[in-house]
Amino acid sequence: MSSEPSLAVAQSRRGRLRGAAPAGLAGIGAAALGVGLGELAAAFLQTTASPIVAVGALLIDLAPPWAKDTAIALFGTADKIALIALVAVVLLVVAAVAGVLERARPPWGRVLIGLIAAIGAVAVATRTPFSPLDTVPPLLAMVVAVLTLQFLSKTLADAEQRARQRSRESAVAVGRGSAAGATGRATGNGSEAEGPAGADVESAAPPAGVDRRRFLIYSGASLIVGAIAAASGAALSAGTRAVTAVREAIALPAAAVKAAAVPAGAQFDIPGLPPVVTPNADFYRIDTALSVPLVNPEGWSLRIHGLVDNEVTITWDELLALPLEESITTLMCVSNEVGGGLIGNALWLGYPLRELLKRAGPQADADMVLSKSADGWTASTPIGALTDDRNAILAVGMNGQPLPAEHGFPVRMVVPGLYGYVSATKWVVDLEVTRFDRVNAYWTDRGWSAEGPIKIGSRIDVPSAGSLNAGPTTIAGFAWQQHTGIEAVEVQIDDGEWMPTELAAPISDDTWLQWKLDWDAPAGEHSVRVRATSSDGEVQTDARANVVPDGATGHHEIKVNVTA
Ligand SMILES: Nc1nc2c(c(=O)[nH]1)N[C@H]1C(S)=C(S)[C@@H](COP(=O)(O)O)O[C@H]1N2
Ligand SMILES: [Mo]
Repeated sequence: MSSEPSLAVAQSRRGRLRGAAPAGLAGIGAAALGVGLGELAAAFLQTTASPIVAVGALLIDLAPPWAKDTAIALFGTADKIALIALVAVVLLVVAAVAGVLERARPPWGRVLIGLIAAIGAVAVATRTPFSPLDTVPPLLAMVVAVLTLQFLSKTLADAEQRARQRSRESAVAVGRGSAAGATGRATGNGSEAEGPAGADVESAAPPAGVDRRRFLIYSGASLIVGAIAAASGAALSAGTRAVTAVREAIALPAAAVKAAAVPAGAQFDIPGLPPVVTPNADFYRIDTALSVPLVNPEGWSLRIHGLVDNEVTITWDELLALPLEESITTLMCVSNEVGGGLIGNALWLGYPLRELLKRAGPQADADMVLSKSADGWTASTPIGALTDDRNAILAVGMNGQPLPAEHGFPVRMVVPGLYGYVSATKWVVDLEVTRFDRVNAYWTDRGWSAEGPIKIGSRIDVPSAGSLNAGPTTIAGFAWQQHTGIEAVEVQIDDGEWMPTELAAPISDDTWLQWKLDWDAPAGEHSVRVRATSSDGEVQTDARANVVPDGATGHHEIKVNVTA
């Protein structure tokens, strides 16, 4: 009898040792899932660097020169891959340690994992260019890894507890000798804690092996899902890099028809007033794409079909070989609030859609063209806007560059006078000539109007709302009534008369224009309001309308506090 307690101690010691391996596995599984999802998120968000690469880059920055030299000597041009591999291996070891630590001294394992993820976040934050979005992947990795470690450790602890309980029961059963047989619950030996091989056939409760198996399945699944996520992330960012490289190598052909030069008087020199032609980097971006669609121009083609006499397909090379035309056109989002920034103006290079549609020969009963992007988004454009003499184009260039990826590379539509959601399809691959009564576009199914002509509008850009010193100042902004043109812009201060403003030289009827008014600002609280009148006499209404279903209306008004 005296040997029994020491046997139990020996068993629990062995159990603790064996427990280290599964606890390490829990740590590795948790880290793999966290890092994998973090890498995938980084690829999706197209942040400057994946957390792992950022840690590697930080190490390069921090490493003393001799270490860099040794690494280059050892690995040559593969030094970067070697570094990433090193980061990954160190991460796995630390993760295993965290798992063991979590089992022995919770919550220190989770704290360790959290610390490692924090290093990733810091590493990402040291990269340039850095945007706050870049911290999402490491933070996601942290949350996932910590929660997974907590879950796996709990599963493991439950399994171990069950096994200990069982071995206690069997120790008692052994102690009772033959009496155990009578209870019908004895097991052959005390080995259930040892794993699936334990002779637990006679047990009424679920065998301990089930708990352990469950733990192994969960941690294995974390590891595999994490590895798949990391691999997909790597493949996705490799795809991004490939398309970026293709884009950077493109030299667009010169325009057969150049845009008229922007008149010198189109741009007022007023601090705080944005340029009349919007640089690509400042151009607003709106789309439903979680990750920018990757479209390689070499594989790109556009198919024109539906209610047409001849189906037409055009490839990238064929499109570039056509006489391309330049045009400056303002693009605006239907979701732009009064005074908002979802509007921009660019120099586009492209081929007239009316020419392509002429080739296809639309049938008389067609009244709409449904354009579709590579990611399945659709827009419904009245066919008239694509066949009349306006500059509705299949664009390949924006401000002298190939389209930026987020603005539709390699090919998008630009149609003067229509909101983007019914006309400006980015990454366009398909035009179906059809009818409004046959098919709905993406936003039409979500409460927006089927047709979306841009409404007349105006905006105050300076002074920005807030405080101002009394005395002479300039009020300035933009106005637009695309495809018609602007006749006048007026400003009203408080309850005064509407005052005419000075208009900058218009680039064309399809672009916005700048306006300004000199004002001797008296001290006090003032409201400043603006309204535009179009070339055909339409005065911008002061009736407020929401952006849904077809664009906001109302006068833009700012409050300024003028101090003496
Ligand atoms: N493929 C695709 N094209 C799209 C969209 C989209 O979600 N997917 N959004 C449209 C909308 S609502 C607008 S306002 C314009 C914005 O173009 P930009 O992002 O180049 O400014 O793109 C249009 N083209
Ligand atoms: Mo939009």
